[in-house]
Amino acid sequence: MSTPAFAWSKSKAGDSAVTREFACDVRMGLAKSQKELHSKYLYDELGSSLFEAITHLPEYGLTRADERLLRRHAEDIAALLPSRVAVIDLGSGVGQKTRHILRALRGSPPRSAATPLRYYPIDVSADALARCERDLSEVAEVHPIEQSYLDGMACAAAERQPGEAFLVMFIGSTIGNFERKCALEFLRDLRRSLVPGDALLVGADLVKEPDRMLDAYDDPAGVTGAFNLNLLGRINRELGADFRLRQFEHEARWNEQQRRIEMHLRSRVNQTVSIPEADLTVSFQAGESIWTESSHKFQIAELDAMAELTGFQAATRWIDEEWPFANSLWIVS
Ligand code: AVI
Repeated sequence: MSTPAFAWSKSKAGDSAVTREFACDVRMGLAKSQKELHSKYLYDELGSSLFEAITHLPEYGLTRADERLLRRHAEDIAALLPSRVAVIDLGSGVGQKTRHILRALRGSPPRSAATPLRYYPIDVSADALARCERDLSEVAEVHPIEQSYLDGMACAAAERQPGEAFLVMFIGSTIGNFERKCALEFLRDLRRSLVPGDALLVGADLVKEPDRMLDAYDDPAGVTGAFNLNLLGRINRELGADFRLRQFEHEARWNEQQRRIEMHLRSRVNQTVSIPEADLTVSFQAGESIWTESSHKFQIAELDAMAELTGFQAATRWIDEEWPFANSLWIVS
């Protein structure tokens, strides 16, 4: 499973600068007329475990579709890449899905000890990187980088060997959690670390029937609801707040115009919450919501246009039929 690069990190929890930044973001987000909290804060230790559970839900087909595509088409992907290639995995988590690609690359042509396949998993979770290194060192030479996406990318780029091309993996539809404009900015920034001949493999969840998408983000077992509500629990634990979680309910909305699922936490009653570490007392009207995440869904033509707008050339794509999801290979021209 690929975890977002902002997933929980032991070394960072309890760090006072990190807590101050969290408090500041909470204060700013809850002061807006549409109250909001950044989705990166969903992933503390408990949130990361709940997200892992989401990936196993029958209603949430996204992760399985991504995994199926990578497993089935790993050889096809490898065949389209230069023979000397290093793999960079943005938000690798434990690197489980990338294993298929590494295996295929290792075999074509067979690597000798003199030219090992180099793999740079980038993640902010030290625990995930340690597992990744342990599990994948039999298939590649693993160089873990505990950083955010772009800082990690810069570190990997500094290690590029002469004549080596990069395959950058940005799978799991993490791109969907960016606002569309920010996604383009991010891809342009990423492109600046790359050179012609490099490739980017982007995973993106496609638009499908609204009811199917809504079920995926509001599952009957309530796991996604727990994932969302845990954000208030995290504010209680880390910022000393007194949110009563039962006074809020999880809500998933399909925004047709923006083509995205929005997660909200809706106040069931009129209430006031105090958040001492953020120096804040905040009131909620019954029915008022906090917007906690957007998961944008894409059309194929839009993905091709995004490639062109950000300095890539869309080469090939593979689409899962069971759960419409695309893995696209973009080449740096
Ligand atoms: C990490 N990301 C791609 C997930 C998504 O589908 O947007 C996060 C998630 N939120 C609720 N369920 C899953």
